[in-house]
This record gives sequence, C-alpha cells and structure tokens, in this order.
Amino acid sequence: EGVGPQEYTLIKMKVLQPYPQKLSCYKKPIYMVAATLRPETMYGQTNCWVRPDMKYIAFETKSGEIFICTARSARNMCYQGFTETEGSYKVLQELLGQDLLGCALKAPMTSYEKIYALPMLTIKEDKGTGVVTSVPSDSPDDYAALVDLKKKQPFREKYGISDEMVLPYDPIPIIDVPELGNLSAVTMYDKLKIQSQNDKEKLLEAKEIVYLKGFYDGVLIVGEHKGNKIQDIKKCLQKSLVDKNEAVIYYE
Ligand code: A2H
Repeated sequence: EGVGPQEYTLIKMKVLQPYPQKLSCYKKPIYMVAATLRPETMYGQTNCWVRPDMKYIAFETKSGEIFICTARSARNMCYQGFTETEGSYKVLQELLGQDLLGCALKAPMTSYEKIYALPMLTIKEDKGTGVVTSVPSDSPDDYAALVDLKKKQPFREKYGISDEMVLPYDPIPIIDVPELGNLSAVTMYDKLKIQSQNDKEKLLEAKEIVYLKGFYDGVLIVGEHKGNKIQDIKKCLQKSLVDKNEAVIYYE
C-alpha cells in the first residue's frame, strides 16, 4: 500500500425487484458495485455487505446503468471513464446503508440464485466503494460478520433482516489450501477462537494467513478452472467477469 494506485475488481450485483423504496422510480438496471481484491473467489459469494449508517449514492454510468456506491468512489470513477462527462457524475439519489439492507441481489458466479444485502459494521468509508461482497469461505471478516448475524437474532431484528436472508446461507467450499482445508476462513476463525466481527487483532492475523496461503498454495476446486492454482487463474477469471460485463476494473 501507498506505493501507487490499487486495482480493484468491481463486482456488479444486480438489484432485484422489489426495489428498496428510494430506488423504486428507476427503470434502468441498478447494481450495487462491490470492490474486491479477489475476483477468483466470487464462486463463494453468500451475501453483500453495506454499513447501515454510511452514506451511499446512486449515479448513472455512460452505458445507462445505475451504480450504488459511496460518493467518494463515484468521484474516482468519473475520472476513469465511467460517466458520460469526464470529471463529473450526477447524483440520482442519496441513500443510507440502512435503505439498502434486505435488498435482493443477483451476483455473478455464485451458486446461490439470490443473495441479500446485510449489515457489516466495520466497513471503511475511505476504501473501495463501501459495498463489499461476502465470501465467508475465504474471508475471515466475512465469516465473522455472517456468524454474528446467524447467532444473534436481536442483531438481525435490529436491522430488519429476516431469517430467510441469513440462515440458509453457508460458506461454499471453493478453494483448497494445504493445511487450512477448503474453508480456510472458517478454519482460522475456529483456530484463533474469534468472537465477532469486532475482534480486530485476531481477524488481522487470520486474514494474513488465509490470504497468503490462499494466493500461493490455493487450488480452485470449482468451475471451469478447477484444479488450477489461484495465482495462475486470478487474471483470467477477472477478465472473464469483465468480458461478460459482470465486473469492471477500478483504481484508487
Ligand atoms: B475482499 P484492502 Cl475472499 N471496508 O474481497 C472494509 N473492507 C473492504 C472495503 C471497505 N470499504 N472495501 C473492500 N473491502 C474488503 C473478497 C475477499 C477480500 C476475500 C478475502 C480477503 C479479502 C470477499 N470479501 O480482503 O485494504 C474486500 O474483501 C482481505 C483484505 O484494499 C476487498 O477484497 O487490501 C478487501 O477488503 C480490500 O482491502
């Protein structure tokens, strides 16, 4: 970090009907766009994360789609050719994360037909789009936040999240990592006895191990590239998402 721009893959998660009230007047396709460093894990998406108290906007792209993300990231996008006019974007709607909670989405690659926007309280305002896609098999943060929702009914209730949006969704084994198995985030969560999404230090430790071992020794066990090492197919999977118009490249 700090040496130059970071490249992210923005995963386009299509908002399904019924739209949240604040978006109900739009006819164009709407996407929540999630910034990820790991496009090769999109087979394992179980939900999307937004922060309830954080501000988001909806803006229109030059291809006539509506993107939902932070204003900060929309500003970056308008200098990267995402909008009709270079250097400007028009805010269609201002939203809070809580306006998006419970919204149904169609995400690329995952075997779940429909997934939901759920609350994560540790999302940072100054990174990516403020929308995060959740891959609990390979991301300790995602697994911890999903477990928090699954085991704490009052937490679901507080944010108006129904049981069907959470309880049927379990981590999907997608990458085999020597010593960590095929749900490496779950393995480290258990091993370090992580308590919640706020367990900062342990999550950092878990993340480093899962990320490094996954990248260097991980082997994909699903999809058309199954049997290949992550480092060899990462770029290829990113390109195939972009070619299918299911993702875009973004820098910050
Ligand atoms: B990653 P870096 Cl499977 N706040 O995607 C908090 N976290 C955010 C964020 C924000 N505003 N924007 C993006 N992220 C997450 C997949 C993944 C990710 C896996 C494993 C590890 C991992 C599925 N979630 O990240 O600080 C996104 O989660 C480990 C760091 O720029 C994004 O990639 O390095 C990553 O953090 C970007 O964080």
